[in-house]
Amino acid sequence: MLIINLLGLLLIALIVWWFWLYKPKDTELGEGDLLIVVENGIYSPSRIKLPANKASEISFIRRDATPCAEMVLIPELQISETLPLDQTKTIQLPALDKGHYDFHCQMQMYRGQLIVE
Ligand SMILES: [Cu+2]
Repeated sequence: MLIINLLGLLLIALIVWWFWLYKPKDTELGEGDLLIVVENGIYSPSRIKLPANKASEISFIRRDATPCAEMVLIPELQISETLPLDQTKTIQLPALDKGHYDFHCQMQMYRGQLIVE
């Protein structure tokens, strides 16, 4: 019984960490291609800085075969794309106003953010 309680607490702590405390570093979109790897429940990198008012593109490669990882959505931009397994998928982004734009999979397990400034 005690073990089960401890496991429960551990699970709660993990969930809290995962959703509220875990803050990945920002990655700036440089001159070269930016490739976002979709694996093990995280986009890496997951926080991507983009210049404002300039069209750009981001690429994803999905290494996670679960259906959860299959789609990437950017709701504010009405973008919804299917990511083929183990293949690079490039998404064109229009020129964007300054702000933060979330992107995530359908169930929002995978989550990331575009930081436009
Ligand atoms: Cu998902």
